[in-house]
Amino acid sequence: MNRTVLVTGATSGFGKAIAEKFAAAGDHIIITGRREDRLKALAETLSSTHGVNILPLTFDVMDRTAVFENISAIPESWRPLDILVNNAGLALGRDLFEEASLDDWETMIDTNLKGLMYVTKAALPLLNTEGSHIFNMGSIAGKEVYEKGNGYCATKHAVDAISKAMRIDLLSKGVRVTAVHPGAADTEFSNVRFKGNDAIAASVYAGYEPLVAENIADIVHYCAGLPPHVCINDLVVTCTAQANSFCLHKK
Ligand code: NDP
Ligand code: 8X3
Repeated sequence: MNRTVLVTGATSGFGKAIAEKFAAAGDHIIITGRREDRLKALAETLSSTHGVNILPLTFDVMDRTAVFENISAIPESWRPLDILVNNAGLALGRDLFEEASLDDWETMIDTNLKGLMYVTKAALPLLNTEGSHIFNMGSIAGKEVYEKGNGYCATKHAVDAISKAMRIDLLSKGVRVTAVHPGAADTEFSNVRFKGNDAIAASVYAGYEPLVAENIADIVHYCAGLPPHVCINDLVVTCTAQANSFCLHKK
């Protein structure tokens, strides 16, 4: 469709699938993440497969200076941006409040909340004034709090709040803000959360059919394709086996 889309956290999971979905539809994509090798490989694949332009930018969303330097240096030919997908994020640990690591809390706050706010603030001057669209990746953890979810749930509740705040404050600019809140999805999320313990990560998705990244990419792509005067504000999306953070039917 010839739009320009910036996707954070495109080296894996939802972000990668979202970049693939929009590229397949003919949009040009700025992909970001910390793992440069993955970004370069994805850029190569998407541009050769779909004939679209891909601009890989390697930076850590926790690094305020790097966020502003990289986004403000986006070449003129890539402006204006039509769509910003604030997807980069992570959970670290699954521990009771008294046992949870302060470092894990700080990394989640710095990534999931502050990183999202830095990227949005840096990208706003580049966004198309009318009909542009911001997607914020929340979670069902931003709608309900579950045991041992303390720090992560707090950051995703904050994403829910900041999405509502953005929607209000950006009204006069005609910018749409859609918050997407997925339930369990089989990406690298649990490998990261359980710090490389892949057996525990795999057990999270055993016994039922979880969401996959392409499901979320399809939903984001659908929302972005609606007429500019239509905004889906808030979406909670789970697999059919999951009703909420507490009820998951495993066979
Ligand atoms: P993945 O681990 O597969 O992908 C996470 C992405 O975020 C990677 O591309 C990673 O890139 C990027 N990222 C993480 N930290 C940083 C950082 N400091 N700076 C830049 N990029 C970063 O997980 P998902 O695709 O599942 O997660 C994507 C989003 O969806 C997250 O916000 C997550 O909280 C949310 N979510 C996930 C759910 C799930 O069950 N999978 C459910 C609900 C929400 P790199 O490491 O290269 O920097
Ligand atoms: C990821 C889904 O339920 O692990 O945000 O918090 S959950």
